[in-house]
Amino acid sequence: PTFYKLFALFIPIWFSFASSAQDVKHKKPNIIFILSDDHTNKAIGVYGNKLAKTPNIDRIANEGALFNNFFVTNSICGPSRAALLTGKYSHVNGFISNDKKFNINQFIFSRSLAESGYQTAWIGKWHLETLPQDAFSYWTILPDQGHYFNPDFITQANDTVNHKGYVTDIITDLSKDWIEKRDKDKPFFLVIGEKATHREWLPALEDLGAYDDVTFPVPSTFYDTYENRKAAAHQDMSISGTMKLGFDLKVNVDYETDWIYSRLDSEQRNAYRAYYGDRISKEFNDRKLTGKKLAEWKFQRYMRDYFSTAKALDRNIGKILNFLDDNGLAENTIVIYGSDQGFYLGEHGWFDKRFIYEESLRTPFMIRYPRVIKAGTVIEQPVLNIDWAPTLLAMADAPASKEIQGKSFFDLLKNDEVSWRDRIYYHYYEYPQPHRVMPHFGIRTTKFKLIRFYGEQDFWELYDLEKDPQELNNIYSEFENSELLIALKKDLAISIKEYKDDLAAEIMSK
Ligand code: SGN
Ligand code: CA
Repeated sequence: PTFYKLFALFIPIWFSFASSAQDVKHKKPNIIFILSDDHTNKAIGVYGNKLAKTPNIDRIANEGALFNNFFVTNSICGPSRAALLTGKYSHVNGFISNDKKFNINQFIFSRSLAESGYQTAWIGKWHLETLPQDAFSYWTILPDQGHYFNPDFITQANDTVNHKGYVTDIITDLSKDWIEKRDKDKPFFLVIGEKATHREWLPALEDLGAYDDVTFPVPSTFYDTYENRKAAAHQDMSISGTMKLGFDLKVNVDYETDWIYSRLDSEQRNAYRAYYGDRISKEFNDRKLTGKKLAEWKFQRYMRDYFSTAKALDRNIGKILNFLDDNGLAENTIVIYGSDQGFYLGEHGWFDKRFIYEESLRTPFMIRYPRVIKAGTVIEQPVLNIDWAPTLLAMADAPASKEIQGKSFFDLLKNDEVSWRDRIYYHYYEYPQPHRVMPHFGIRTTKFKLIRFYGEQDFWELYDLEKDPQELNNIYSEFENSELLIALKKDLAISIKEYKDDLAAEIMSK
C-alpha cells in the first residue's frame, strides 16, 4: 500500500510534466488579426472619442499596446490588404488601386507562417479580385465589398453560399467555428476581415437609433473652402455635395425595390422602414432644410449611421475576446485590431479617405499579447501597414523574405531599444473614380508633410504639422528654395529610391 501511495503522489507531478511538454509544443502564439474597413481612430474611445461606445476595442488596447502613429502607405481598401499580405508598397506588389487584380503568386507572408507550422485562415472581406487560393489553408470571403444583410460568401470550393443575418455577426460565427474545428496541435493565424464600417453604413437591427441621443460636434474644418489646395478643392467626397440622401442616408428610398433593401427579409425590411422611413424620412421631409442646416443634418445622420454600424463591430469583437477567455486561449493568442485605412468624419467637409492628410493616412492599431506586451503600452513611433507582415513573422518566429519592404515592430513592443524610421513614405493612385482624388506621393516627418500631386496637374503642398495640424495652410510657395524645402525634397528622393518607386522618381525628375 505504501508503494501505491508513493506512486499516487507522483501522478500529479507526472501530469504537470506532460502539460508543460504540451506548452512547449504550443509555444508559438496563435494570432487573430481583426481588420475592419474604414474605421477611423477618431471613432474609437481609447483614441479619445468620448462619444464612441467601443468598450471591446478599447479593451484590446488597455490590455496590450496602442499605436498613436500608425499610417497606411496607400489609403484604400485593396491596396492596404495587399500591403498587409506582402509587406510591400503598392508599386512593388502591383495592387495600386481597387480596380486591379492581385497577383497571388508573389511572396505572401501567410505562406511562410504555414511553412512554420501554422494553420492559416481568412474569413470575411478580402476585396482583391483574385481568390486567396493557396495563400491561406482555409478561407471564405465576401465577394468584392459584400453585403451587410444576408450576405453571400465565396468558399474554397468556389461555391457561393448565402448566410442569413447580419454580416458582422456571421463573420464572427464563421470565425469561432473555424477556431473550434481547427487542428489543436498546431498554432493558428486567422484574419477576420470585417465589412464594417464601410459605406453605406447599414447598422444591425438592434443598433438602429443607437446614437440618436448624441449630437456630434461639427468639425472645425467642416466648412473648409480649400484655399491654396487644388486637390482638396477638386475632390468629389463631400458630405454636402457627394453624399446622397437616399443611397447613403436611407432617406425617402423604396424599401421594397431599391437594390440594397431588396436583399432584406421582411423582419429586416420592416425594421428599416420603421426607422428610416417612418421616423428619419418623416423628420427630414417635415423640416425642409437647405444650405448649412441641410449639410449639418446630413452630417449628424452620417455620424449616427457610422457609429451605429461600428457598435455591432465592437460587440462582435467582444464575442471573440470572450470566446478566447472561455476556451483558455487568451494567454497564448495575439489579438490585433486595425483598419485598412482612416476615414473622414466631416473634417474638411468630407467622408471617404485616399488623401495623405492626417485623417485618412492614420489608421487605428492595437495589439494584445499578455505574455510579451505590458498592459497599457503606448507606441509613438511611426509604424506602417507594410510593417504588419514582418512583425507577424517575427512574432511567430518564422523567416522573413528579402522582398519585404516593411520592418518588424515586435521589438518596439518588447520595450527594447530599437532604432526606428523618423519619416514615412506614401503613394496614392486611384483617379478619377470614384472620388476624384488626384494621385500623389509624399513624406511625413514628425514636423512636416511634403506632397507632390501629379497627373492632370502637377503641384506641391507643404504643411507644418506642429503649427497647422489640420493642414489648412499650404506653405509650399512661402518656402520655395528654402533650406527646409531642399532638405525635405532630398529626404523624399531618398525614400523614393529606398522603396524603388520608379514612377515617383520619374515625376520628380520632371
Ligand atoms: C465603393 C464606394 C466608395 C469607396 C470605394 C472604396 N462607393 O466604390 O465610396 O471609396 O468603394 O472603398 S459605393 O457607392 O459602392 O459605396 S474601399 O474601402 O473598398 O477602398
Ligand atoms: Ca476601406
